[in-house]
Amino acid sequence: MNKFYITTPIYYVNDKPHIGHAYTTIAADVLARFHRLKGEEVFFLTGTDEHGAKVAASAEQAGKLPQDFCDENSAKFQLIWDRLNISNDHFIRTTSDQHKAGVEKFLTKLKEVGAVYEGDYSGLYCTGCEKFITEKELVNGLCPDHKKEPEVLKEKNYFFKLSDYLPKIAELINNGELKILPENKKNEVLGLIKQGMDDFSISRESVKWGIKIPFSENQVTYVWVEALQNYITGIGYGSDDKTFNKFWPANIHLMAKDIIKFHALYWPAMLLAAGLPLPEVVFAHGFFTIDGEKMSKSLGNVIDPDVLVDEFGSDAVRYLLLSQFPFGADGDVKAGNFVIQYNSDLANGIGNLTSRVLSMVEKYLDSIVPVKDFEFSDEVAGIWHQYEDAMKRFQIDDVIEIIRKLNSFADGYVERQKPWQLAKEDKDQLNKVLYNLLESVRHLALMVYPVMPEVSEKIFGYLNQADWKNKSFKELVDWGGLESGQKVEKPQPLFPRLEK
Ligand code: ME8
Repeated sequence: MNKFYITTPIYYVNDKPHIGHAYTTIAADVLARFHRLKGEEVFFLTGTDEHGAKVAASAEQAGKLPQDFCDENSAKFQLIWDRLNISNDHFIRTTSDQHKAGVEKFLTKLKEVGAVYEGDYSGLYCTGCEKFITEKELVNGLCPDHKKEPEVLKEKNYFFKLSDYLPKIAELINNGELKILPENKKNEVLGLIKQGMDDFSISRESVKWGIKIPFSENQVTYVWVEALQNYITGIGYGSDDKTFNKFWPANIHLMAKDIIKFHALYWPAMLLAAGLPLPEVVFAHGFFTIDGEKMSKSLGNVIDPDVLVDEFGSDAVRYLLLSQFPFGADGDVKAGNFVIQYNSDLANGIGNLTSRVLSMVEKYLDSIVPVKDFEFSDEVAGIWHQYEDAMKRFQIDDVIEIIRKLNSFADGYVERQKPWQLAKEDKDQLNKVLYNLLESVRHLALMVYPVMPEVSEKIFGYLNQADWKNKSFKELVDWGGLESGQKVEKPQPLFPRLEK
């Protein structure tokens, strides 16, 4: 059985979950669900990043002990992922013993192979980014992202010999063994290697909230170095060899472009040093703005996914977020249009088609599936081909477009065939038309499943296919899954229309 291991970034607990975090996590969930449908053994990992100066400072500001602060905020992420039907197999917390054991093992290995050396760091650090920053990167003396002056640091640190591994990484990126996607991100990463990069510090002397370096009493692990290791500790490195060996290397690390350097350069270099295989794909999707503005607390335009789920329901939020712009490109989220899009794509789209078809089958055929007909079989097989290809390319917006295509194809067929007239004039043709429509609805339920799992299950329920998950993907995708003579149900509205 093929395995598929997919990860999201682990999110900082100093922030509440917002739709940026939700965007990546929902996208990962879509891919995880699709691969499970295909019969693969999937491990989907997400979690929270809980150590470091930034989190410690936020805890202090909130008047809480760091661990209590992390427990509370990590729980908020777990709660919203539940509401959004995120099907992660594990939720890794970097304050867990599981993580700590793996980090100690990994750092000891880096030291043993001579990839780490002691030195003095003197330079700048932006706590907002949790990143060492160069003069070159500043804009008017300020960190461009946090608009704050960085700290001047002078510390004894352990460094990682990044320069030793960069030529090998360039080679692996160029020969496709390490895929950096989309293509423009690959070029960006190769550009960084070409420019030359300094070795990086893997420890902090002045920070207390972290995992102690196993070979030093007074240093904690630099938060990024420790965070990246969640991808191996979360599947058992240092605690459960069997699971680790089964799932590593990751098939895809998913994130936004803001943290590509850590994932496409630092992380592969650390893995090479430790003698571990590299992830297959590092995919950096774009960054989005909200109604044209950067999402930020100070602008007050940060959207809370909880509020969206209250208004639209979990499935619709998943759909609305992922359909805003191409996956991989930067884009703008126009939350003001969500109601319009909900009504047009979901209430009038999938919702309307499903209820229209099932109501006609009830009215004209007493809710009994007619004799099988294969008119749509080839067309739908072609649509599946495009769908699988889009999933393989991680183009989730294309997947959504393909779902819409099947939806409009079926809508157009209803309009052309006019079953309400056929009911009076041509019963044989009516049977044919309704079989093709019913099967289309079944295929739509299947295609929709990774994006909108609740609605998909409901449609399968209306079609009396509650056991659909026991079937293989091939069986499900074949035309003719609905047996003639079986009963179907009358549906409740799947997406009740919303008023603005
Ligand atoms: O960077 N558009 O955590 P973080 C799209 N802890 N995606 C967005 C977004 C936006 N406007 N805003 C946030 C960290 N994201 C580290 C990661 S991993 C080993 C450690 C998403 O809480 C996107 O996935 O700042 C981005 O990469 C991530 O949130 C950053 O989350």
